[in-house]
Amino acid sequence: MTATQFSESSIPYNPEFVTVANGELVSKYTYHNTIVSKDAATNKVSIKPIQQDYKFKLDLKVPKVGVMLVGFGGNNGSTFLAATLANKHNIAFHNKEGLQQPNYLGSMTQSSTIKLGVDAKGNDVFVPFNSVLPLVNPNDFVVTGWDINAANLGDCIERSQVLEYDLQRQLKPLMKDYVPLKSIYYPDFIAMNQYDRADNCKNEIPSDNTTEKRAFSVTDKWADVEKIREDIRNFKAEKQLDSVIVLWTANTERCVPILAGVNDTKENLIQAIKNNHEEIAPSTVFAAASILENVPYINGSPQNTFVPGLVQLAEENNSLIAGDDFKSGQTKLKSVLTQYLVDAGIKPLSIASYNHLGNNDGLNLSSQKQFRSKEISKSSVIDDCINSNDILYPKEAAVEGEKPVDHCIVIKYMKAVGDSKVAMDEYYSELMLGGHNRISVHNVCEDSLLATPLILDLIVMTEFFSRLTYKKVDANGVETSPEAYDNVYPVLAFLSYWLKAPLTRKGFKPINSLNRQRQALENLFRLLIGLPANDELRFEERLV
Ligand code: NAI
Ligand code: DG6
Repeated sequence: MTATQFSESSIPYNPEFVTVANGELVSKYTYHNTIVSKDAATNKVSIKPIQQDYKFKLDLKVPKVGVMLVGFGGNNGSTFLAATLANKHNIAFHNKEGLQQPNYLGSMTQSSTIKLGVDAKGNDVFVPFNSVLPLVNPNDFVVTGWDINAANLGDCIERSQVLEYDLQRQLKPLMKDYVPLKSIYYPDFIAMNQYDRADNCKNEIPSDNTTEKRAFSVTDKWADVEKIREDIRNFKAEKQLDSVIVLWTANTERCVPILAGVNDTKENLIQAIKNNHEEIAPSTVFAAASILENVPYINGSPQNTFVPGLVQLAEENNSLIAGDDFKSGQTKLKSVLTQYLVDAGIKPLSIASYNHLGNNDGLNLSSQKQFRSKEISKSSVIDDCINSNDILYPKEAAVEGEKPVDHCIVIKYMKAVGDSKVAMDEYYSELMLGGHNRISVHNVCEDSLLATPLILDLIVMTEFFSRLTYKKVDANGVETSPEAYDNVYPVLAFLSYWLKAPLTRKGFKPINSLNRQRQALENLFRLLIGLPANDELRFEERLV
């Protein structure tokens, strides 16, 4: 069943809390939490349970969704288009193991299940994640994008060397007419080894590569914002789309400094773009254009696109944003393994993460400034876990400037392995009574085949969140805003599951642990159909 055929009657819901009618689902939910405080003098912990009633409304009509990828011709961009077309047209292909059917393995929304409850005998019952509530079917995505390189998408899948030859052969005729829109190239932001790729740019690129000429080529960043806005509007109109989502899967940029008067507030940021300030990155230009068009923007790379002024712009325009950096292979495993160790009371002392890869992403990351962006996002992924355990890592024992876990990240470019990134990790931990545990992981991460399903999920879920609204209900049952429902907060931290360094609302710390991230999504789906948050008490079995 495709999502667009989703019918109201197919939604399993609890009528005690949920009504489904006229294309809308309305769910009542009481949110429970606990305020914990600690007396500094006595160390005594006190707890105060709190609760808040909410009403959620979900528009059940799945719109026609347009996807605009920045970096369309890259390994991820071309694999994304290939995957949606292979599935849509049901293209089977041969590899050395025989005939393969297209699928969306690795996509949480398309290929995983969610526990609904138990059967009459108390055994768990799971259903497909995408069968609970209406989600856009990736086969229905209308796809385009920008790239600084002009190669058509048929040629791109050949260049990227990600897919089996037999699949490439069948997809090429379907993909060759997809040609990336001209993009913007500010040479200072990605590695200089990408310079020759830039032959499809809105701004003039000088043929001789000197510092002076490069600077000269970036003349009017506000005009670039306007051109990107126009591309978005044109795509929406030409394809008669209900909504558009923009996602950055272009090269990793260097990070920018946060500068007072430049990118610290919405007004300063807009003025800095108009002033053609040198610290305005292409990704920030794309994000600003998307926000101004009220189109969700997702950052799949590690650079700090979301400078404070841009976040403020999104907040004030009520435009959805999410980032940063897809959490695909090595880091995803790390956010599970670290949680396992720390929750088991085992103390990781050092985590050494090495990887080598031979795709164009690896080539770009062989440049120090771009590597540094990736190093930051890969390093942050254990922070919440470490902070959660004061027994293993007592705050009072913390040494200024020293991390509680020695965590190092190494990335090397090794052309021969192409997109099949080789990741090796060593987790060295302290056990009881002076013992030590060493876990070594060798992980071949087929980079784009791991990342593409995440892109797909991020788009599916972003579209879902754009249909979800809510209002608060006070203790007397009075709605805080009787007429209107509010949109979810523009910084979509719900999408943290797919991201290495989740962007969070100001004042809140990111959640990195994968199981906690997934739990939030499962419980959100459950509450929308009138079920309580999932627990694993299993009293049917464990109590008499
Ligand atoms: P890639 O190098 O194959 O593709 C990037 C594409 O972006 C290239 O075609 C390039 O021409 C284009 N590009 C560069 N600057 C541009 C601009 N200003 N406007 C439009 N296009 C531009 O890289 P790949 O493997 O597709 O990865 C894309 C991004 O995703 C990288 O930043 C990478 O770090 C990030 N990422 C990838 C993951 C993976 O597992 N593949 C996981 C996490 C993040
Ligand atoms: C080097 O690690 C290249 C990176 O772009 C990664 O392939 C990408 O960020 C995925 O990283 P991870 O750690 O989630 O496998």
